[in-house]
Amino acid sequence: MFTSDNLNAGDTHTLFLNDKRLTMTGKQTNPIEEKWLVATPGQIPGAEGKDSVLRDIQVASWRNQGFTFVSGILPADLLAELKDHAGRISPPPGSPDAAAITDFGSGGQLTFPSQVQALNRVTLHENILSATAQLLGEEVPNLRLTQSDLWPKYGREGKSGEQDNLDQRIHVDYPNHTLAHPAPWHRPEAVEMILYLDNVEQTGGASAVVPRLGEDDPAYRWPIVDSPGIGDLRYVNDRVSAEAYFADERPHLAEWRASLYERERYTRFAPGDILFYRHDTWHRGTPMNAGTRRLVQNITYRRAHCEWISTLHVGWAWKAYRDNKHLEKLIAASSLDQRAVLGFPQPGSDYWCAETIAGVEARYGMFGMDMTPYRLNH
Ligand SMILES: O=C(O)CCC(=O)C(=O)O
Ligand SMILES: [Fe+2]
Repeated sequence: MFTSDNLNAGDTHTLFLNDKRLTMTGKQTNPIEEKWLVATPGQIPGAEGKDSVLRDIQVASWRNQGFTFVSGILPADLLAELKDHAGRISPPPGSPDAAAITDFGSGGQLTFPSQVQALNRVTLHENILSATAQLLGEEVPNLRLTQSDLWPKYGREGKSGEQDNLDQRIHVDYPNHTLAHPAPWHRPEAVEMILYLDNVEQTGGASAVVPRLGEDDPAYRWPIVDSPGIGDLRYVNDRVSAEAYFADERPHLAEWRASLYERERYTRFAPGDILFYRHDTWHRGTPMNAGTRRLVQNITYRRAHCEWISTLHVGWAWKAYRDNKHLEKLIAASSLDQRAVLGFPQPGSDYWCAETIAGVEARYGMFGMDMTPYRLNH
C-alpha cells in the first residue's frame, strides 16, 4: 500500500502539508514518500471469474490496519454527475458563504435521501454495498445505512477558533456515531467511507490515518478514550488547541498523542478514490490549499443488529411528501438489497401479509414498484 508504484520513474509530485514540503518521486522510496497512501484498484465485479469488489489484500488491510484506500469501484459518469450537482449546490471557494463554513458536514443540504439522484445512487451503489459486506463478512441485506453526507471543505489562511475543522485533532469517530464503545478490534460493527471527488494536488486536505500495527500496537491501546470530547474531556476540534487542552488535562499522555501524529499516513486522493475506515481508526482531516474547495461524501453502514450505532440524519421517511416524490420513486426503483439497507421489510419478513402487500402497492405501485418478491415469500 505504501508505494509510489503508480508514478513513473522520475515523476515527482510536491504537496504541502502542515507547512512541510512533501515530494513524491516515482519508483523510489524515502521516509517522506512513505507518508503517502496511494489508492489501489478494486476488482471489477465479474472480471477474472471473481465477483468481489475488493481484493483480499484490501479486506485484510481494513481488518488489520484499520483502513483500505481503493480506486475505481464507482463509474466515472456517476462521479462526474455527482460532482457537477454537488459543486453547484456548495458555495464556490472564495465566496462569503464559503468563508462562513468552518465545520464538518453539509448542514442537511446534501444528505441521503437527496434531490440529487447521483448522491442516492452512490450511497446505494451495488459496489459500495458489496465492498462493505466483504469488509464486515456480512450479507448485504444485513447492513444498515447510518450516514451519507456530501460536504465541502474550504482551504483558507488562519483558523476560526478552537472548533475550526481545517486542521483536525487526531481522533476516532465512534463517540458521535454510537451510544456505546467499539467492540474488540476483531468484531468490527461498521464501515465508514470517505469518497473523494477532487485531486489532492489541487486542494490539499489529505485525510491522515494511523495504521494499526498488530495486536499490541500502543497507538491502539484499550479502551479508546484518550481524545478530546470522550468521557468528561471537553470536545475541541482544532489540532493545536486540542493538544494544548489535552496536555493540560492528561499530561502523562501528551507524548503518546504526539506519537499518533508522527505515524500518520496521508491519502493521496484522486476523484473516485475511497478511504474505507472504521469507528476505531485514528485519523483526521488536514489543512487544505488556500482558496480551494474539496468535496467528499462520507458514508457509513453498520451491521443490522448493532442498534446502538446511531443514524446521523433525520429518518429516511421524513423526505416523503415532496412535490417531485423523490423518496417514493427511490423506494419503488430500488433493488431488494437497497431497500433492505434502509430498513425496508424484506421478503419473508413477518410484516408481509395480504393487507400489507396491498397497502404498500397502493402507496408505491404507481411509481413502478414490483411487489412480486414480497408476494412469493409471505
Ligand atoms: O476531512 C477529512 O479528511 C476527515 C474528516 C474527519 O475525520 C471527521 O470530520 O471526522
Ligand atoms: Fe473523523
